[in-house]
Amino acid sequence: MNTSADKDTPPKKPGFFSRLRQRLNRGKGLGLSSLNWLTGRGLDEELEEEIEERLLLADVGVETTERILNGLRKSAGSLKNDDSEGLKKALQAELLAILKPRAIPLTIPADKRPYVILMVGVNGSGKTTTIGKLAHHLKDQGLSVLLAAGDTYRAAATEQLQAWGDRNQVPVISQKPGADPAAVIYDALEMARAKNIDVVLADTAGRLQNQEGLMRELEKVVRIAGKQDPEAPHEKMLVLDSSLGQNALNQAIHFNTAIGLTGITMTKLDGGGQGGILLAIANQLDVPFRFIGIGEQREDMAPFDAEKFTDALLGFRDEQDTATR
Ligand SMILES: Nc1nc2c(ncn2[C@@H]2O[C@H](COP(=O)(O)OP(=O)(O)O)[C@@H](O)[C@H]2O)c(=O)[nH]1
Ligand SMILES: [Mg+2]
Repeated sequence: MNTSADKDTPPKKPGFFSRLRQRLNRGKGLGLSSLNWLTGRGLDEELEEEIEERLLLADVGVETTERILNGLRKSAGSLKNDDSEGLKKALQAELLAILKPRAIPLTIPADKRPYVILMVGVNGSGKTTTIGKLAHHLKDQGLSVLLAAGDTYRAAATEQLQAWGDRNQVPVISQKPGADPAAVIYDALEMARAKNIDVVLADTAGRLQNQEGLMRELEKVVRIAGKQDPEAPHEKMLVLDSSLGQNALNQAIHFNTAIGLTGITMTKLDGGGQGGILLAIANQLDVPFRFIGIGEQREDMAPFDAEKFTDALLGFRDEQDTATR
C-alpha cells in the first residue's frame, strides 16, 4: 500500500467559479472582469459614462444598466470621492440585488414521482448537453433518471441523447425519427412510473424557422404530459446560450410567454459572452436561474450561485474555490 501524502492528496484543480472567472476574463476584456480601472476614481460624470459603456458591452442591456447606475449614484453619495473600494462594493451590491432573487436551486421534492423536467430552447442552445450534465448531477444525488428523446426531427439528436444515456448509465426512451414528441414523452412517463424512476429529463426540438409551430408543439407536449400527472411537467426549463447577448433575453421572453418557464439554465459562459446577459434576464423576468454551464463536459455545470457568479463577473478572487476532485 502506498501511503505517500502526494498520492493521497489529489492535485488541486481550480473550482468551477474560478474557471468561470478565468473564462469571462479571457473574453474581449471590455467587460467587468477586472475593476482595476476603477481604482483611485470617484463617481464623476466621466466614470459614470465608462461604467455605462462597460455594462452595455457586457450585455447588461440599456434598462438594467440604468437601474445599476441609479443605484450606484445613490450609494456614491455617502462615499468619499476616491473611495474606489467602496464603489466596487456598491457595484457588487447592485449586481447582487438583481441576481440574488433569481438564485433558486432546482429541488426535487420526494413526493412527486416521477419528477418531470421538460427542456426547451432553440437549436444549439445546449439542451441535449445540459440533459447529459443534469443526469450526472441527479445521479450523484442518488436519484434514478430516465431520458426521453423528444427531439424526433433528426436521428442524430436521438443518438446524441443515447450517448449521454450510455455515459451516465441511464435508460433512454426514443421512437423513430419523425415520431410525435408528445408520444415519446408520454411513453417515457409511463415507463418511469412502471419502473419507479425519480426524474424524467425530456429533450425537445428547437427549430428556429417556425417559432409558432415550435411553441404549439411544446404546448402539446405539456398538455400530454399533464394527462399522466396533472402537475407534469414540474419544471419547464429554458436552456439559453449566453453568448447570444441580448438575443438570449428575447428568447427567454418569447418562451416564457408561450409556455410559462419555471427555470433557466445558461450555457456557454465560456464562449465569449460577457455574462452580463444574466443581469438583463434577471432584471426583466421573474424566472429562477437553476444552473450555469461553462463547457461540454459533465463537470462543466454548477447550480447558479449569485454571490460567486457576481464575484466572477467582477473579477474578484475566491481563494476557497478550489476543487479536490
Ligand atoms: N463551450 C460550450 N459548449 C457547449 C456548452 N453547452 C453545450 N455546448 C455545445 O453546444 C453545441 C450544441 O449543444 P446541444 O446540446 O446539441 O444543443 P441543443 O441543440 O439545444 O440540444 C454542442 O456542440 C455542445 O457540445 C457549454 O456550456 N459550453
Ligand atoms: Mg439537442
